[in-house]
Amino acid sequence: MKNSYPGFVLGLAFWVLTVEAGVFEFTDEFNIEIITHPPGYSGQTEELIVTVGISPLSPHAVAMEIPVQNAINTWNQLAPTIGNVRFDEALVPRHMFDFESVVLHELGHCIGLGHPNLASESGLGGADKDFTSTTRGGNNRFDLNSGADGVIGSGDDRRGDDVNLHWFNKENNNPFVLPEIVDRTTYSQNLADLPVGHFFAANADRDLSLLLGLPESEAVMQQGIFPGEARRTLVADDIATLRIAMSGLDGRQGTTDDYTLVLQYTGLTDRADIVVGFNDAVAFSACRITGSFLPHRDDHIVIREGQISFNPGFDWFFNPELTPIASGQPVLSIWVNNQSSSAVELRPEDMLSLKITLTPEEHAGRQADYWVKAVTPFGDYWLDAQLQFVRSDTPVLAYGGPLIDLPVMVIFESPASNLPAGDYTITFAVDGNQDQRYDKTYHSSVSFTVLP
Ligand SMILES: [Ca+2]
Ligand SMILES: [Ca+2]
Ligand SMILES: [Ca+2]
Ligand SMILES: [Ca+2]
Repeated sequence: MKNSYPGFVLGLAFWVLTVEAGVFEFTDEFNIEIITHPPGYSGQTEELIVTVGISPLSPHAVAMEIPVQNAINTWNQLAPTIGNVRFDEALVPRHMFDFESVVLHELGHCIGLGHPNLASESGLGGADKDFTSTTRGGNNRFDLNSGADGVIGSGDDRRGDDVNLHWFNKENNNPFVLPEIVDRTTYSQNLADLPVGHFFAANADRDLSLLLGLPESEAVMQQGIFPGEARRTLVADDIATLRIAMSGLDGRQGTTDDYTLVLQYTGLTDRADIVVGFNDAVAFSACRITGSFLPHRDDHIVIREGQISFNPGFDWFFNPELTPIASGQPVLSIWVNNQSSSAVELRPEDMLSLKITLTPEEHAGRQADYWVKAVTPFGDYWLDAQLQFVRSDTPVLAYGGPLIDLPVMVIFESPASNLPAGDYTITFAVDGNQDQRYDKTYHSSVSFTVLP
């Protein structure tokens, strides 16, 4: 049974209290290697359909429909993203909590995922909650040392006798990277499997993403959200945990006992495996779950039912727009100083860095034109083949060639003082063809202001 309790400051949320949650629900001192499966799992080998309904008599029942469907689609797609932490008034008003982001998190609990960080169930306060999920170990207290980099939750943390509960990527201990094979051969909880030079399992915290030079990213299952924050897409770590469960009882991907999870929206009804509603039973939000062991298995638990509750006393924002399901289209983004919001202001003493990312999806390898256009107070500039911005009133091609995976690429870095004051808009565009004409088939833009 899960309960929630109030936090100490406005803004840190997702309070879900239970036995210590690890990456999987129900893990604790005595059940470190527990794998928790979504409702209905009985060791089957194909699609596991889990229904999700909205309590028809709940406040906001109709307003919940679109964001709940978006969150369902996000879990069904299992697409890893970076830069998923966004503060943008156009997405979520500054003083409101984003219902879609929180229901995405709570759905994760209802299908078996715990917090990758120590979270509020540790009883710790402040940033200490962001250390990687562990038990207290033999000395019965958390040993919290953020190591030489000073970043909590990174691979150089020293955690004394605390016992790690977090499944990490054995090759790189990087929770923002998803390998091709995700199962118990490529992921481990055993610190002896860490890469050379690492001391502890890193978790997908936003401070770690910045340390790694990525646009601000954080696991959806990481506890804590701010007003005005949208975190509506998954990172590699969220997906990896679920895929370890989906590799089945043998813990190997690609064998006959693998299964896939399909969440299915069933509308305004209380008759579903997971039911979402507003009531006063929780301080902020929570998924109450019950679970039981698979017959004859002491290391696999199945959730029996999930009840997601939201406290109506907060200022909730309900995304009114159904997100189109990505149909294998290329996804690209551009970032200024790791932010995508339109309100970035740079003082002369600031550094300016522009980064682009590209995921070609099913279009990988197709021929394309790549463009980067900068609209500046002193005319239009284009990134050329030497990766220099050149002044031109007609498009200048940056690259013509196949669509490739660009996890993160820095295209410009300079002190802001090198740029004249004023407003700038940078657009990264990729065409569905390679004809050296500016078609802008797929594009993303970011704006910023250089202050005098
Ligand atoms: Ca550290
Ligand atoms: Ca300890
Ligand atoms: Ca398997
Ligand atoms: Ca073209």
